[in-house]
Amino acid sequence: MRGTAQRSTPWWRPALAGLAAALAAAGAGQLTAALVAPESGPFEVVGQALIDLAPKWAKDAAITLFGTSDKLALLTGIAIVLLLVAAAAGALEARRPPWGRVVFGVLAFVGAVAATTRADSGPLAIVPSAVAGLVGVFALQLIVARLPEASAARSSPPDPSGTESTGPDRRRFLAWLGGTAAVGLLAALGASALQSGRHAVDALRAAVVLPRAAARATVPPGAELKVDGISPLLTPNADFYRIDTALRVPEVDPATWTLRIHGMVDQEVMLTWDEFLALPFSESTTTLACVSNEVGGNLIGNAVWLGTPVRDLLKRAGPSSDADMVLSRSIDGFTAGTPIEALTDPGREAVLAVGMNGEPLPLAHGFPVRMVVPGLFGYVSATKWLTELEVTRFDRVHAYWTDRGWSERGPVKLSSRIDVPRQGQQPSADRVVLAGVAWYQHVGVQAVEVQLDDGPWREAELATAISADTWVQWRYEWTDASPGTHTARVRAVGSDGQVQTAERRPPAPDGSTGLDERAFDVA
Ligand SMILES: Nc1nc2c(c(=O)[nH]1)N[C@H]1C(S)=C(S)[C@@H](COP(=O)(O)O)O[C@H]1N2
Ligand SMILES: [Mo]
Repeated sequence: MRGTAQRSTPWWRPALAGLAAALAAAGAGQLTAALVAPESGPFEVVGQALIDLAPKWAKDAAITLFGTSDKLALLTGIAIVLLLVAAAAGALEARRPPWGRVVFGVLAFVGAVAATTRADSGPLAIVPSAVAGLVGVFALQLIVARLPEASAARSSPPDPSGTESTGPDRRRFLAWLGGTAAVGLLAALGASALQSGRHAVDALRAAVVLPRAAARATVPPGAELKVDGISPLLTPNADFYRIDTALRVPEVDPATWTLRIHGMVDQEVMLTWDEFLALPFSESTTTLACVSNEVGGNLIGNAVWLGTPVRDLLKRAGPSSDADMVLSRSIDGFTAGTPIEALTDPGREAVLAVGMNGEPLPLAHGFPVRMVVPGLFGYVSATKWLTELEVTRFDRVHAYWTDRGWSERGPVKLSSRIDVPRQGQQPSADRVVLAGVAWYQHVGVQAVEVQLDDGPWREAELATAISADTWVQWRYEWTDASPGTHTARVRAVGSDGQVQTAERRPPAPDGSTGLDERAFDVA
């Protein structure tokens, strides 16, 4: 009897069958995606769905634990869970067919559903998951049918010497197992070669000729302090932090890109890429910060943006006086809700940017167009891969993060950071230099103070700020340090007189507070 024969199979054989079938399925799914629907790879869509469905605490924990590697951690986690489930499905299929195959089918179904929920999914979105499911089910059936005992039970009388299978049966099983796994791996390799061989959007970005800036950004004398290890005044693009919900960076072809301004407006405005580039552009330097930044964290950067004012575009559309929010939408469905007065204020350089530090926006930073608003955290203002501005009201729609426990409004908080001495650096007593950056975008920083070993607060040297919209470097030279371990603390004073609070609060719901401190040994 089949069941009895298979119960004698060592458990790991059907588990391996499950793993091999999963490899074949995953490889087939990724390869199909690479060929017909690059945005709908089964891994990516499930990962993306998990990102969008995850409760706030899970996301906060992911960013805290893995920082900007959170996406790699997620994909690794999915792969591990998938392999465990596949092994279990293999074991199940050997004992209770067809339930192992049913598990594979359910996994594929989950992938297909996840694929259809993406804002940027095409008509073929479910095809990669469907192919993965079919291949997985088929491969599992084929390999499990070749489990040594199973075939022994079917084709010949039971081996009188015991339960061990005969050599040819085992070899045939191993051949199927290895062959299936190898085919899966090859398909996966092919898929990744195809994906990386597709440099279409890189080429499109390289071909962009940025519009001329009517006004160039400048750095005033005295804005840069010469301290080894201090954050550079302008953050190079390659070092600029990246935070977004996009597992796969959206690839937007400027030729098909449009910007639509609609909602509570007198007239809808629709612009093509060429029409957009014909608008007036200027450079402005603005420091962008993430609400998830912990005290002392690095989710902040300063760049020169080449942009066109949002207020002029809004004026063209004629926003209703009842509107109090602009919902900006990304091609991948992400949305941010920005108070309309921050966008219409002639005194605030809220822009739609095409350039970052002299280059077209890098793909990960929103190519071809993103919004940048001085003084507001990224999650309520800095929409990347921007396609739409909807003039609306806070009491009518919720933006992406507002539905996930973050505050509706997100003004940047007065804050400061110690860059130097770096962690583990050991300054010598004759020259202890402390240095870092402080920011209070759109209000400005008037002073930075340093506290050493719980002593009095002492005023640090403050560099010239580029503007109130950018961070400012500070430096303090400690001339009478004694050898041994010391602790330094920093706080900023805003141009509005506010003193940075020492009260420790976590990033949620509207940004961390507390003072950065650094322990260091003086030699
Ligand atoms: N499309 C899109 N735009 C987005 C986000 C996103 O998840 N999707 N995240 C926002 C958040 S939370 C921040 S802090 C900034 C980060 O911009 P950067 O990655 O260029 O530093 O982008 C904002 N724009
Ligand atoms: Mo953010």
